[in-house]
Amino acid sequence: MTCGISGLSFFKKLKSTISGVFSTGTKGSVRIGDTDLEDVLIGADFGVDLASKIARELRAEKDVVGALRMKLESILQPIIKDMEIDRSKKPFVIVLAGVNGSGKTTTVAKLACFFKAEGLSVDIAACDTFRAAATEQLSAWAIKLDCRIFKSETPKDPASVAFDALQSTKSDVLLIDTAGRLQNNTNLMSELAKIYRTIGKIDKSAPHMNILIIDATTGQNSIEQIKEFSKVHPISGIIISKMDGGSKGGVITRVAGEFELPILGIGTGENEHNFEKFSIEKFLKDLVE
Ligand SMILES: Nc1nc2c(ncn2[C@@H]2O[C@H](COP(=O)(O)OP(=O)(O)O)[C@@H](O)[C@H]2O)c(=O)[nH]1
Ligand SMILES: [Mg+2]
Repeated sequence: MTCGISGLSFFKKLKSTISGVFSTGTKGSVRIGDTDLEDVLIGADFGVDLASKIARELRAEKDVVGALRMKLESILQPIIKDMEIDRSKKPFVIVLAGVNGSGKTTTVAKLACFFKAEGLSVDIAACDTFRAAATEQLSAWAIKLDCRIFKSETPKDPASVAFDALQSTKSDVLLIDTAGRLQNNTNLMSELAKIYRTIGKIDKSAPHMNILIIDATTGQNSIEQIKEFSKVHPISGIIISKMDGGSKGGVITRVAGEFELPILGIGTGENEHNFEKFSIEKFLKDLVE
């Protein structure tokens, strides 16, 4: 598994914008009015609150780029985590939640591939029972990755698929795919809540990980997604998908700054190998290069 990072056009954009608004002082230090920096950060998807907070904090700095680099490092460092499971829990149950199209099903495949590469056995539960195509999509991954899949041939209660899977699996890891939830759809959110309740009845400690998948191109709405999904079940970590898609990527800093939720990895493409640990070094290097 590579640990590089791709798709960080965010910093390239930031840099080109910065070079447009920064001026070089007499001693070679870089100066910027806080309003300008705030605009730059807002444009890079940091969100208004975090952007103005950072701009305020860096107002007095001579080397704004250097200070920004350190600031981002201090924000990101504590929340970048390895994708690790507690091997004493068998099966280790992971639920993947998120809005429709965020990349849940693809991330199930990526995590299956990741854990199998670590020598763990992986089963998958197809709990997006609302669309036949969703189960087909996951079944194709299960064949490709040689994983056992639990699914229902007819549309049925997703919680019952999760129940069957957890009762029958003999694997080290059980990955539970869920349906795309519009977080403001209370019916669908209560179906999701039922999945958590059901698996919790079989194993009080499950799910052992509840991962929210966020599309990197999501702006302010990512905050809403975190808030709403947290109400259904506490989020243990976030995977940011589609980092290869020319996203500005500021969403990562925003998630870090506002929620301090672990970033467990990033998606950098559509195939099962495109899962990487977020590399702060690379992120910051792109900033100052
Ligand atoms: N480029 C790119 N596409 C992705 C990534 N993750 C998912 N996708 C694509 O995004 C679309 C929606 O993904 P899917 O996993 O079906 O989303 P779900 O509705 O949350 O299950 C699919 O076309 C995926 O191939 C990623 O990291 N990079
Ligand atoms: Mg899906």
